[in-house]
Amino acid sequence: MSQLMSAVCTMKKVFDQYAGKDGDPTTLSKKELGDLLRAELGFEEVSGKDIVLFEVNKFFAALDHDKSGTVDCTEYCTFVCTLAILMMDTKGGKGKC
Ligand SMILES: [Ca+2]
Repeated sequence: MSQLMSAVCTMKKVFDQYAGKDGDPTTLSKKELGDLLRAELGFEEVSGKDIVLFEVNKFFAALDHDKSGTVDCTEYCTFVCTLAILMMDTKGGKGKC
């Protein structure tokens, strides 16, 4: 499998891993999103402290574009691709990769 297809599969696997914990396996609840942000994006390490509920609420509100009360796969993919774009825009495209 190519690197890009592997990355796409990983992106989907991560969504499925967290979305399946708390009810509907096709969406992320606020708790599931908080767990994902902590475990997969290392928010504790970036901020030097555990991400607080207020910060999770801000992320959740920003990602839930249709205000459905959950983050669906499209909203999640938009978020992850935005992160990739931000990484390309910083440090001459080197980012953390
Ligand atoms: Ca939504």
